[in-house]
Amino acid sequence: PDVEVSPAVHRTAEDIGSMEIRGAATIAAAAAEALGEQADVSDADSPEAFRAELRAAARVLYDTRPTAVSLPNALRYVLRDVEGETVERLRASVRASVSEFCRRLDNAQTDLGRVGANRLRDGDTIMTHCHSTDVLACVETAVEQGKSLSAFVKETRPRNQGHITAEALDELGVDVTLIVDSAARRYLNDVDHVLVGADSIAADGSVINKIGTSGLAVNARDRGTPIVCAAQTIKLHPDTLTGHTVDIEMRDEREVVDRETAEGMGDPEVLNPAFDVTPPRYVDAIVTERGQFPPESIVSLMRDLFGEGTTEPWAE
Ligand code: RUB
Repeated sequence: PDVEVSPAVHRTAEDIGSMEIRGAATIAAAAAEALGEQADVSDADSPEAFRAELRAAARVLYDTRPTAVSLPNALRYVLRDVEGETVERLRASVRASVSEFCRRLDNAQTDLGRVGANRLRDGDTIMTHCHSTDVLACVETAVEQGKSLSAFVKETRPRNQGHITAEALDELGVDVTLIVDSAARRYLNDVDHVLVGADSIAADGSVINKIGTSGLAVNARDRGTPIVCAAQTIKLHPDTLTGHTVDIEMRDEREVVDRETAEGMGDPEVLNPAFDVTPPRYVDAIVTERGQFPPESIVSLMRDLFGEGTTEPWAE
């Protein structure tokens, strides 16, 4: 059936697809807010019609990017607690649910930051990949504790999210050195911790994060440099409890090379996976708002939080 999805939801979906809005936690917050906007502007004339609109809006948001599980987890959170016998009550309920979700997301990041900061000592050097607000929360807390830090920041081709990280770290007063991705191994000997975020964490403790994370982790292990993943529990992928795997997004080849230039190379196929999977044996710890976990034990936290299974309200 034709259900009206508000332009604001479509705009958010486009911004997530184009990566104007990006990073797992930021995507989650934007998706929740978009459901709130859908509720705000809805002129549904019955509770059923209102709920159908919300589901349709969730579907539009869900279809944007496949890898960060924070997106469906956010949609599920907001839709789960929506209650009311009238459209007005439902609207208020969605609003309350969105605020509660965003409040929890903020608090989780702050709490995670405190846990991660405990690992960092005054004078330490970190290495980062991509741009993770969960990683930055750890650094921010450490800096607030008076620790002085330096960072090697990988530029993170093809989208150069490292530039965002460099700016954010500089604002925190961290001494930043920007390097190309392939220089990471060369500088690992000078690094005390590799800090990465996650788009999803699988039940076996695998970390799904920006392409290049797995290679960095293998190199870090080879050099004996600890690698820590900072990931709020919204990054835990409940479907992996029942054997599903995490979809790795393939993005447009034009992020890598334009077709005209490629023609000059004999028209090769161009592959542009946005994420990869780092097996748990290469990860020293996963830092969450619930504390620090060895990757292999993350499954018990996942069962506590998602044990009853998941629903897909947007698929109804
Ligand atoms: C972003 C990325 C980040 C995680 C964690 O990829 O891989 O490391 O999303 O970010 P993209 P956060 O740029 O393709 O979205 O800690 O902010 O949730």
